[in-house]
Amino acid sequence: MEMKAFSITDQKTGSTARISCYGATVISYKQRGREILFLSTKAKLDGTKAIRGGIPPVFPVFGKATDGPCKELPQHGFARTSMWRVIKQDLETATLELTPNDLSEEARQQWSYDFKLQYTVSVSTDGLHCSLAVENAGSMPFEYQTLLHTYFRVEDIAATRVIGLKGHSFKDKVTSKTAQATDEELVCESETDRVYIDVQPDVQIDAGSIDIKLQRANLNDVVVWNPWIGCKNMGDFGPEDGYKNMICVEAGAVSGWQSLAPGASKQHSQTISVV
Ligand code: TA6
Repeated sequence: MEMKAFSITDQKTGSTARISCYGATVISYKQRGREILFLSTKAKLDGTKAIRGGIPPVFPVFGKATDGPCKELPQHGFARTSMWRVIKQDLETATLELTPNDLSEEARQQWSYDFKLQYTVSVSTDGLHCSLAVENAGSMPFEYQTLLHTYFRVEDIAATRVIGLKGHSFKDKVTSKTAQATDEELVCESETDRVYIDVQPDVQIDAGSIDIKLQRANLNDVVVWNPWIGCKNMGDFGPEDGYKNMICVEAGAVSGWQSLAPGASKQHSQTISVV
C-alpha cells in the first residue's frame, strides 16, 4: 500500500510538488506541467525501502560509515526510511518533522542522540525550495552529514552537462581516486559517482531542452551519480535503461562532519529552478 503523500501547488504558476511522508521524499516536481524529477518505475512507495528517485534526504550519514557513532547505521542513515509527521501545511509550503520518537527501535539504538529535524518544502515562482533544519535537542554534542539526493529527469544523458564544477577537487568513488575537475562541464559517459568538495553555490544542469539551476546554502559539496548499465542490477530501478534519463546532482554537507552542540541548530537548503 502506498504511504501517505500529499501535494503543494504554487498558486501563481501552477507548479506542484508531491511529497511522501515516508522518508520526507519529494517524489514529483512539475514546473509548468513538466516533470523535473526522475522516479524509478520500480520505486517502492510502500515504506519497504528508501524511494528510488525524487529527493530522498540523507541524514545523519552519507554512504556507509566504517567507524564512529554512525557505523551501525545503514547506508545514507535513517531519514529517508522513517515516517515523518506533517506539522504545517498550506497551499504552497509544507513542513515535516522527525524526532527520535518517530524512529524504529532499531534506528534509535543505532544512533541514540536526541535531535529534531524539520524539513520545509515550498513551491514558488523561484522554483522548488527544500530546507532542512537540524537541531540538537539533547545534552550530548553530535556530528552528522546530510544531503539532498536529488534525481533529475533528463531527456538524454549523453546530451546532459553539469556546469560549475571546474577547479574543484573531487573524490571518485568508482576509481577510489581524488582529482581536480579541469573540464568546464561534466558529461557522464559511464558509471559516475563523484563527491565534489566545497563547490561554489550555484551549479547548472544543461539537459538539452531544459536548463536547471541548483542553488545551495550550507550544503557545500556536490555529488554527481549515474549508475549507468549497473542499474540493471538494482531491484528497484526501472526501466532497465532508465540511467539514460536521469542524473543525480546532490547538494550535501558530506566531505566532513557538521558538529552541533546541545541546543544548537543548523539550516541546510537548496533551490531548484528551471532557467
Ligand atoms: O549519492 C551517490 C550514492 O551514494 C552512490 O554511491 C550510490 O550508490 C547511490 O548513492 C545510491 O545509493 P542507494 O543506497 O540509494 O542505493
